[in-house]
Amino acid sequence: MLLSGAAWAETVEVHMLNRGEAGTMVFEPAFVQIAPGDTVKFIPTDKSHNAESMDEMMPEGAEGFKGKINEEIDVTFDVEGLYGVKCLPHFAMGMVMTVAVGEDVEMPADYLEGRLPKKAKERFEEQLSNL
Ligand SMILES: [Cu+2]
Repeated sequence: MLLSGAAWAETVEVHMLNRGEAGTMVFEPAFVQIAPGDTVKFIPTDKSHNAESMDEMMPEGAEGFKGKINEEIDVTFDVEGLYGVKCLPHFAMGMVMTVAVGEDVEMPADYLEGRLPKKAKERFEEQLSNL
């Protein structure tokens, strides 16, 4: 079954890097805003990274995902809202990114209340300033 939006769906590429413009151990870009039904392609441009969703930082009803280390994965985001994505090996070093799905995305009040490494929280705050 093809959904009505499928014909317009886009794919955005995100690279996982040891060093990027914003520092070391980064997703680049670290903030993407897409429409429901769009796909993010997580590319392990450098080795030893993965991309996985964070249970406490995604909209209700959304399905989580977890890429393996060095695995390129395509994730289609159908549910509107905010998603935190982390690289597990470098989470403590702040290797996180934000995917905003939809046009008028607001940050839930408790979005950053979970246990986050300091560097990860700082980067999330910076990313969320794009909303
Ligand atoms: Cu990493």
